[in-house]
Amino acid sequence: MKIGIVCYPTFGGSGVVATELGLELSKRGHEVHFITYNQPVRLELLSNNVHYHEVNVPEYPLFHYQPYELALSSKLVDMVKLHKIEILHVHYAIPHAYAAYMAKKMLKEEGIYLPIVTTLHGTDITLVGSHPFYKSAVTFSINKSDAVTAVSQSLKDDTLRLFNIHNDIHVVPNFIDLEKYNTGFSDCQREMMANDNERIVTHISNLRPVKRAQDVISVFYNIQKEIPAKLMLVGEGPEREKIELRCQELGIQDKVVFFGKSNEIDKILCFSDLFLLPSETESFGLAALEAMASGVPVISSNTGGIPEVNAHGVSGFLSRVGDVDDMTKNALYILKDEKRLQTFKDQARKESLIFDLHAIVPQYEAIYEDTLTKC
Ligand code: GMT
Repeated sequence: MKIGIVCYPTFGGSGVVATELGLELSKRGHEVHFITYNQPVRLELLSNNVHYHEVNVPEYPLFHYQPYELALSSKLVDMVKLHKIEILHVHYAIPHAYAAYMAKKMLKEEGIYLPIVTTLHGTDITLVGSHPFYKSAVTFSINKSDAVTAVSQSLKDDTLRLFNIHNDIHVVPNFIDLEKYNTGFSDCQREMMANDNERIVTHISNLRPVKRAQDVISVFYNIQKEIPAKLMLVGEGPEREKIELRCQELGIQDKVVFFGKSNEIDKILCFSDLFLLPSETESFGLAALEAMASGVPVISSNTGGIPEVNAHGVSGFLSRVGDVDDMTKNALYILKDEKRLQTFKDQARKESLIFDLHAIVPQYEAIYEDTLTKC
């Protein structure tokens, strides 16, 4: 198949999933065209089967807001015609599903039929999409998609609760390329980060308020009072300054390493002992899955789709949102005992196998085929 993929090209989970999906589809013989405003961060290699088309939005002083959806839908029309793209898979409803619908309408005028698959990722529904300013357009574009998928049952339930949807929503969970994680690192540079007797705790996110990074600091503060430990904070976002300040106030700044945005998540996870994800809401929690695949147990909140990923008492533990004491208790339970830590590491890795890309990507292929047959 010739498949167009529209996504955000950033470090966010939706862009990562879209990129990994496109790369795997290309390995499976499909021709994949990424159409977005920057080359996706995990899209390192372009090949005969993987193409990237940049959407440009020229600045014009009259525009207070530059019309990205307009430029995107125009680019989609052009690329579909030029490369004979047969199906379009858009990740994140806003504004991608809307722009895709406009492209579909324009193409129809020329007698070209373009089926659209929309994948909902989370904040496009729970935080942004349900805002009254966007709700009508989001409802419309979900209902106008030829197929709709959500990355967890929880997100599907949220979508049906928050919007008036009459389309079916297929749950296709996020996935991971386990081969990348199984190879391991012969040079896992743990000794550069911590002493042998220290435990390494890690948090990776875009440091937005929804991630509750302040809870990460509170849990870590409690942990390091009991056992020697270091905290690895990966990612950039609006909470970073406040977090740095809080680390100083608590006097733990020497125990916290800020990595900023990193393309070397697997290298950081390879020396981590525990992953913290205390989010307010999370439709899936790809970062937790990546940790598990690296053999890192997860202490998380029990919100949204996280319980579909992190198995309580197996790959880690779940607590109520904001219950820092319970998270601390669970973290120390895992970290204090060497043998127990190893058991949780093994169990975390084993649980991640459910989300192997070889099991999940065929589900998307089946949806594409079904959609093309129906249209
Ligand atoms: O977590 C974010 O703020 C980024 C966001 C995104 O769109 O990239 O992540 C969402 O999609 C990921 C991939 O499907 C999910 O793993 C995240 O749980 C989801 N984030 C939220 O629901 C907050």
